[in-house]
Amino acid sequence: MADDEAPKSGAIKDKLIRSKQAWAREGRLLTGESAKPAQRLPPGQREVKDWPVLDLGVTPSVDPKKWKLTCDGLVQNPVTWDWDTFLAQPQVNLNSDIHCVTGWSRFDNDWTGVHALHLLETVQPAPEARHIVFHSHDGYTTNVRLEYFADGDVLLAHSWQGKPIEIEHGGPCRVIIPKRYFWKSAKWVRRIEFLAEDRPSFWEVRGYHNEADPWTEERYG
Ligand SMILES: Nc1nc2c(c(=O)[nH]1)N[C@H]1C(S)=C(S)[C@@H](COP(=O)(O)O)O[C@H]1N2
Ligand SMILES: [Mo]
Repeated sequence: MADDEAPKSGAIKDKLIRSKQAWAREGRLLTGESAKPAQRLPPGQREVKDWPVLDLGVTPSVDPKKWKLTCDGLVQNPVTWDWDTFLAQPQVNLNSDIHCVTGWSRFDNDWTGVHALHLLETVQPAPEARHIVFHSHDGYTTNVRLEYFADGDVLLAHSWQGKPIEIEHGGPCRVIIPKRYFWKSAKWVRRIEFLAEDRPSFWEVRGYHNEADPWTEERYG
């Protein structure tokens, strides 16, 4: 499959990518503190009430009628869900906070979608599967440990505050991994690939930390 098959508008923001790489080199926002998740606002973060849009400047238009999500790699039951099949899975409502590495946090987001644990139960990762790479329609990729995806607060979300997630925020379907910086939460996800070996992805090979825990400020690395 082509890595990138949905129609898009906009050009990749090379300047934005270069300036975020420079942030990583300079260690911008690092406070040297660390805090336990019991402290709601991680070190170096400020709370915002709006919801900023951050992406590579490319907004793919993903028509739910043509939408497909493939989960493959080291799994016993690879699946490809179309939109109706995705919505026919058990649905969960989960509330969580967003922490973006650029310094903003947004509390109390209500997400609806399919629990990561349900997806894992369906695909049955092989015993040697330890890592995941998410592939998105804008060509973006990001990697996490399988155990981070298997956390009870992780979901594939289609709705936010009871309404379909807007296209600029990754609709019709995006990943939400609340305990990692938000770059680990892929917008416009189209493929979830299970791997034995880790594969650092878009920001992870551009100076950003592989693990991305906001409470220990794993911003850059
Ligand atoms: N497909 C895709 N997912 C992505 C990104 C992206 O550029 N493309 N940017 C990441 C980054 S850096 C952040 S902070 C969040 C931003 O999500 P938002 O625009 O809904 O706030 O999406 C993450 N997921
Ligand atoms: Mo980000």
